Amino acid sequence: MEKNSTVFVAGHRGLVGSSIIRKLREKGYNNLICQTRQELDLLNQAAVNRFFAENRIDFVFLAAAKVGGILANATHQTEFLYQNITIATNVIQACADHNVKKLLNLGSSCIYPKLAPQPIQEESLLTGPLEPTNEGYAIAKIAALKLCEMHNRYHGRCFISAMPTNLYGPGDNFHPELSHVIPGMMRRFHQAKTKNLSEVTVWGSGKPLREFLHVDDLADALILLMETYNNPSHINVGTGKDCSIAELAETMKSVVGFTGRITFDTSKPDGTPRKLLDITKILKLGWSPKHSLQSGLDQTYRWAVENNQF
Ligand code: GFB
Repeated sequence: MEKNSTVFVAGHRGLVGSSIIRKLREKGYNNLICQTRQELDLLNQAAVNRFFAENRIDFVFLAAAKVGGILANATHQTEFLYQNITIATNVIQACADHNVKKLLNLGSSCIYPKLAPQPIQEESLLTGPLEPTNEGYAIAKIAALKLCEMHNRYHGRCFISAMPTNLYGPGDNFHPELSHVIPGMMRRFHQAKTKNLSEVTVWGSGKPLREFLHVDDLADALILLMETYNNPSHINVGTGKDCSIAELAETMKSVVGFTGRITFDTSKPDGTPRKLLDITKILKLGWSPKHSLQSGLDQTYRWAVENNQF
């Protein structure tokens, strides 16, 4: 990827896409193309084809997706499957038809079986049943990575896929119900602090284990992969460390400065018991995460307060 290559970041307003844009600009890439949903509806195959025909695009980061936390996924499975599979097939096929030099497709650690051996190696894909709360999303992401892999293996296309673990950071969605655990919890602790409440309720049992990666660390990894990785097989991106949701709640309490009690609402789903990625392959490429969970949460909380997210 040259500094003046034409780079299209699909999903540039989302958590991942906005971080990729920041990092590309920092690194001196100066020919970035972005489209709002009004300008280009990625669900519309004809519009996507027209866009690729009219713009000579060299590199594509496919970071556009319908995303959400455990409750959003569990209650809107059909939309998660349909929208994500449609966006992916429209963009990936257009990249093939219009001779895009390289495509990096973004997946998720939820593609792996619910009870995969930990830490989860890339080879665990399709070795067992999925976690039911995010089956729709996972099936769409598996289809997308397989489409890239097949274009790569059978048609010589440089289409690659990265599977990040649970992400967080500036630009996240802080919706009370639809968000992932970090922004959802951060909002609840912040509101409890500002309203002087005596307790905060955390969803589920607190026992599930999750691995959390700061989105700017992911963006560094993605740019490195775009610059150096050509293997048809997908590659994990994580930190190699996880913590329980109860431990996350304790850390969040101190980050936000809440002094009351933590209780657990076991009527809410726990989801998969653990999903820690094996990151041996990406470490060998020379990338490693820079943010600790504590420093990443501190920075994200400051960003959320300054940007009126609560
Ligand atoms: O982040 P989260 O929604 O994603 O939930 P998943 C992680 C864990 O945190 C679950 C608990 O056990 C939740 O019950 N949790 C505690 C909370 N408090 C909260 C809260 O306030 N909000 C939320 N959202 N959770 C998603 C998948 O699963 O992971 C997606 O549904 C995607 O497909 C994403 O892959 C990365 O890790 O359970």
